[in-house]
Amino acid sequence: MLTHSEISNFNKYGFLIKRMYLAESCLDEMQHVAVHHLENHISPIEFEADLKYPGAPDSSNAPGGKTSRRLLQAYARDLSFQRWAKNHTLGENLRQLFATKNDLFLSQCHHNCVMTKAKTYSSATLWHQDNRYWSFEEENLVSVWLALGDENKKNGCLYVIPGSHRLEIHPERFNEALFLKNNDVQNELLIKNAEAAELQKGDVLFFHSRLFHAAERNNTSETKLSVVFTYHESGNNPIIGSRSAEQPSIQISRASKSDK
Ligand SMILES: O=C(O)CCC(=O)C(=O)O
Repeated sequence: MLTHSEISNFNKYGFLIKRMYLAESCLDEMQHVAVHHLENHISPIEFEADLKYPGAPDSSNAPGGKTSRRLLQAYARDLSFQRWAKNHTLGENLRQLFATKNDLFLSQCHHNCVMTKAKTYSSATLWHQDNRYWSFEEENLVSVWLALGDENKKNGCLYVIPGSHRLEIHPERFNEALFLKNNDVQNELLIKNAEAAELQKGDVLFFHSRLFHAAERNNTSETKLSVVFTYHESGNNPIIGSRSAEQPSIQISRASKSDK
């Protein structure tokens, strides 16, 4: 179980890192599946060239044009991902972070992926909040980022701005794609507070859906793999008709009767 201080740090800073969260054998199993799916181009895959974030190939015909950014629909890909998504300790920890005894659900529509930051052709992701394209009754979701290998400044680990999930940012400070604008003095001041969320294999980063985060390209010769799932409470439903409701959420943790 998480301690009181871990929970209060999550509430204050919008993220929490838990070290050595999962057994090596489970990590290796997911890594093995991810590599197999990458090598065999098993769809659905989001390619770097689809999004064209900074550093990505210009088109799918350009060199590196078939570089994966994310293996989508991780939950449906393999039992190893399903076991992790429904891991009992993870469910209990999430219920602590949501401060709820309600049932929890995994969104199949958001993240639900293996992030694949490849050598040479990976892109940088600018400062954003994940909620920007998500439609739920409340902006209160938690993502769980599991490192299948080490993540550091060289290979494009996430950077986070502690406490930024609590900020209200004026719409003028965002560009059309809802990233924080460059050349904005207030944004520059905010970004100065960023911290690198460096992880080792098996570490987990929990982060709130309003937390500002970003990442650099992978400047090493090895692809970085991370499994990312996003959870919401039973009372916080996706808005009907929105992209967030395109696929049903999956129940992962049923509150026991004695808890209710
Ligand atoms: O690894 C990255 O480039 C960041 C990914 C990210 O922040 C996201 O997909 O929301």
